[in-house]
Amino acid sequence: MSAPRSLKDWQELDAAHFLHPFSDTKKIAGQGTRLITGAEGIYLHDAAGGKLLDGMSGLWCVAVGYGRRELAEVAARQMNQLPYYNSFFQCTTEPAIALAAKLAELTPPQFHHVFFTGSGSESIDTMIRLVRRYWQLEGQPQRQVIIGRWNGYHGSTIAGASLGGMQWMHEQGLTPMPGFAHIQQPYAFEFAAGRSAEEFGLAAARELEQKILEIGPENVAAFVGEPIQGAGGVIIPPDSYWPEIQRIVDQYGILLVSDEVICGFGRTGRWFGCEYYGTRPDIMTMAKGLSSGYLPIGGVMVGDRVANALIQKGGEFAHGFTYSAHPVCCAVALANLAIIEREGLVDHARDVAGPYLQRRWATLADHPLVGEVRGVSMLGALELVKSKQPRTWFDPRGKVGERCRDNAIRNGLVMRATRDTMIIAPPLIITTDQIDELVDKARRTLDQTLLELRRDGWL
Ligand code: PXG
Repeated sequence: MSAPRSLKDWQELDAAHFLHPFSDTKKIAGQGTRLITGAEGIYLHDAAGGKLLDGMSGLWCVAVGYGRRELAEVAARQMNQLPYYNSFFQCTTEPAIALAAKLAELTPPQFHHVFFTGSGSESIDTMIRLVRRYWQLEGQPQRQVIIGRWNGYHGSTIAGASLGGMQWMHEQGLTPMPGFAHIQQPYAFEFAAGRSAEEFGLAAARELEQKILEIGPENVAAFVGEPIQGAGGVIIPPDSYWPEIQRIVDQYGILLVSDEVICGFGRTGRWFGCEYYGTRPDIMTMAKGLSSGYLPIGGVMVGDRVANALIQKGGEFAHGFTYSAHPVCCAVALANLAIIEREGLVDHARDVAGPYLQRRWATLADHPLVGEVRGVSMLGALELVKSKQPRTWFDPRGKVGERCRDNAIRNGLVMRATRDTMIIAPPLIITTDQIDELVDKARRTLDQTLLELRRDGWL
């Protein structure tokens, strides 16, 4: 193989050898992939000379933005001193201890312990093992069933995808594992059907109670939810939802797990999404913003209820990964958290960037394609509809979202499409001027998409 030179060479090699995640390999090979070559702040650079405002923080992770030299320096220093050692068999490393202690400080008061992993999916699998082990130690080993939600996303391992409610993942020969159940998601725009958001939120939460009674409370181990569903389409539950979920898990004594892989580390203007909603989870799963994506690392915060059982009665917990508590990843995560604290990025999201983004984002509601605008702090979504009154969706669903996303990229903005829902989750460092740029680009994209849809007979 000769060294690739041109963008076309790279694209051909990519098409020949690289199976991309969540991608139609045949289709993207035909179109040619976008080769990202560099990034600075909130902007990406591609090999075609394009500059893109990254409205998705990579994959919801690059909280502190790109090009942070100090993270590279911390990684280099740690690699030179100790590039790898594990934390099995009574060993430990300084960066891992320091990061564990820091997380105990930053997380809600019930958390004093963390189990490190390499990703969000590994955090979910670890959480499932912990939940089942906890009930075994409590003398209730029959409490196996973990309840999630339709259209929730909890990763791509077999267990994570089984707990997740992405039916199109289940349909690809996955055969969800036993021991998982699902309830309806609190997606008011799609399902409220004439009810007020508050009424609908209560009804959606009470599906948990119905499901617990159907399975038998003595068999239910935990309920797991993202505070706001990310990959499912930035689905923001009505305010009535989480308090009712908390009431139900308390009443039946089942564990509450907050999947903070997206909502954690400032995305909602609080350190953790559970703090935004005031829930008291027993376990939190984390990844992404923990290192701003600079290196792969995840973790599971284990609340005192579970940690005490594990530590006092558990003996050896037969679980772990080669890269659990990888010292270089831990050092970089610690330095990333130091940046978030030093620059006040959680407060910036809560008090400055978040409110400004929501104000500007809401102005898109008048656009003829936009059926709903919603958002919390550094998360936003637009629902594209064929008609607002009466509300009709495009048929088939998803094609218009894809077109809108492609137009956004042509306009220098990375937005994501889930079905016909357009999503943003920009880096927490975004300034108000950059928010103006983001929203202007989104409006231009909507205008172009509208013209194209009229031209092509969709409207
Ligand atoms: N839980 C949640 C809530 C997530 O969002 C995971 C677990 C799994 O994390 P890992 O690190 O194993 O990917 C996620 C990941 C998208 C998209 O397109 C979302 C995720 C990952 C990739 C793409 O929205 N979320």
